[in-house]
Amino acid sequence: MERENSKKRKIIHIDMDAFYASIEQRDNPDYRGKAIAVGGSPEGRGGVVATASYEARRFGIHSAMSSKRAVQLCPELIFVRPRFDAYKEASQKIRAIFQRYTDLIEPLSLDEAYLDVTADKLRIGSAIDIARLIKKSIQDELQLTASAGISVNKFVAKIASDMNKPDGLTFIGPSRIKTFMETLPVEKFFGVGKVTAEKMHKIGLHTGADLKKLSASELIKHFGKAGKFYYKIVRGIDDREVQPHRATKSVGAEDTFPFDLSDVEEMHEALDKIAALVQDRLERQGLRGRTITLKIKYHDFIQVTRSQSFSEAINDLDTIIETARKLLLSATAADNKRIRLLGITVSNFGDGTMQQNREAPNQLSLGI
Ligand code: DCP
Ligand code: MG
Repeated sequence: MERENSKKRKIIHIDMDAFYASIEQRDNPDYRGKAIAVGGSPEGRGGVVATASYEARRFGIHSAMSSKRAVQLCPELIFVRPRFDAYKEASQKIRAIFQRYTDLIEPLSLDEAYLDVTADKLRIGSAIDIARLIKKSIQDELQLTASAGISVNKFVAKIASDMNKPDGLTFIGPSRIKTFMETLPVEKFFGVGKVTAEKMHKIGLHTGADLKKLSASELIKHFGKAGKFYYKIVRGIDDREVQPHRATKSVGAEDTFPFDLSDVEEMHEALDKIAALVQDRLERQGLRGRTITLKIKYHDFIQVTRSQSFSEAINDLDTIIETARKLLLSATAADNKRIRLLGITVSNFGDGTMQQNREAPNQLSLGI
């Protein structure tokens, strides 16, 4: 806590509203004010919704929902094919707006970034004013809306940006953090997936205040490494810095299956689809990587990863599929547990000797 007081930071988290869908509505007047979904068509097999306009969300449509289900919920829903180039271009323009205020920008995806404006370039001083100016420039120059969260650390800023979507601006200052964390449902804590949340509920943990009653060692006993993180975060302590160079460290995709897979053929089929997605993303971003990682989550939620590195950077579908299958075999040979989720990631871009290791421990320790 001392360090936090001696050097209080100003962190902004910006997240664009219904990003892909808003760009489609901006660029095509026919879509404005209508329920639209960007993603795979409901006619094709396995089409999913990447995102939906706020008009469509009123029908319960959301990201990752099958397109078939989406039309059932809203028969007049308009499906739009994604135009990644347009999203990338908007993303770059947004990034340029951020850069007017700070160089400490950590993009999390095309539509989301952390900014550290403790020492902003224009010496505006107030992070709230900076967030307002950024939102206004995004509106004026790109005709898009963003939501901003402002606080003294990443964790609170990110949750804040989601609190008043769309077009939100939410400031949670130091004096409010204590109450904020205490009333926060445990589901909102990092790495708390459904299973952990259920486990927490079973032992009577529903909010931050409940978590706070446990000692660090009790939390670690229950939740392993993540327990240590919960102990700190629930007290508003999050010293993670905004890391400007974390841009694209890996490109991946994963799929959670509606029912657990036990058949190798089925697993291969799933891997083929995921590999095609990953390859497509690599292609679009002009990236090649030297490491392929397979992630497996079993029906009992035990998760393992297996990686293979190459001397040359790759981005071709055959290599990705072949390697993923090999890694699957090496991971599952010893048992034949049913599989709930498969994911493939390609990383280690460029000469990539150091890049790869920074993100991995984070993902492990926080389970995200
Ligand atoms: N996206 C995707 N598949 C997902 C989730 C998101 O392809 N399962 C894409 C489409 C989104 C973009 O990423 O437009 C940003 O994701 P967000 O989660 O920020 O969602 P939106 O920006 O669409 O909506 P919100 O207003 O809730 O932020
Ligand atoms: Mg968004």
